[in-house]
Amino acid sequence: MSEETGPDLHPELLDTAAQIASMEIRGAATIAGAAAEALATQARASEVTDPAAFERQQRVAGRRLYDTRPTAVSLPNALRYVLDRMAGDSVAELRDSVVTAAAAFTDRLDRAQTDLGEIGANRLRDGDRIMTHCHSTDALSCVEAAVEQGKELTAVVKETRPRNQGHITAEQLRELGVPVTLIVDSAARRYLDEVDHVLVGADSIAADGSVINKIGTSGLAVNARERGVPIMVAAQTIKLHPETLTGQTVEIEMRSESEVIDDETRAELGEVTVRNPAFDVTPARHVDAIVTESGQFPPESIVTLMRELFGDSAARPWADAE
Ligand code: RUB
Repeated sequence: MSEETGPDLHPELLDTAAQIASMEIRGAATIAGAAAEALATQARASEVTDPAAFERQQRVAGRRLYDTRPTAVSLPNALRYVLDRMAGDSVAELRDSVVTAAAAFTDRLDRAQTDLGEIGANRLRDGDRIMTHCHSTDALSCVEAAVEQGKELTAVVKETRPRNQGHITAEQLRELGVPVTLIVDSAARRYLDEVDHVLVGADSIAADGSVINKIGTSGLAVNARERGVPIMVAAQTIKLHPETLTGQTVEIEMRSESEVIDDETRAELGEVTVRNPAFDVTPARHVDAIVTESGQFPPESIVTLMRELFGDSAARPWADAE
């Protein structure tokens, strides 16, 4: 570290940031846990001796993590949780506060997921068939709790182009003993008649109750509404987006066209524009329930819980963009 030229960031933190950007670490809850742990790693390894420089280094580390992916609010909420609790007059105290806050955050994350699983499981009956989109650990927690209650479930799993996170869901459902039918995304409407619930997770939930989740969720929800299939969103409260309380919209991440089409095919097709939005917005009116660790809510009333948890403003304790 050179305290004159700016804070050096630990290679492990940089690696975590790179893995979040490349999606080796992915899914909103997993990203949040990894970000909190990376701040703790940075704090433990810091060789800075000046308390103000230590604080600055942590805020720059926060900024590095914040800049990786824009849509899942669990990431800034994790940074807020840890950096808001950074306190002390010495480097030792500051370090301790960061490490302790990061551990408390990851504990809460695990507990919240288990608790929301118990609550979500109550919506699933013995013999029900669910349809999933993408891969959500919060959604799978509901299935796991239902299975532990002795309920037998089956699942129709959408593969979720372009990254095929449905394959991870299929594998994990099989590990829970849930029989899986894997379908291509465009077959979803055809199979909605055979399912009792659509069960998805969320990257962010806005103050008006709209749900931001993997691209394709909104189309699935519209079709499910038309077919009369209830849509359940499993999302712990770190998915609530405090900045939407003041009217901000959630940025939808656009990813590389190389995830959609390989170079050879692209050359064959000639000059085409390829767009690859990673997420979309499902309006509150297409969602039946948002299941959190604090209970289940009709989407329109989620704003009350949001105000309770965040007040009317959301601090940005990471460093400003350079
Ligand atoms: C993942 C995705 C998941 C949510 C919720 O998108 O949309 O449904 O993040 O996941 P990506 P969890 O694969 O692009 O990260 O419930 O595990 O937080």
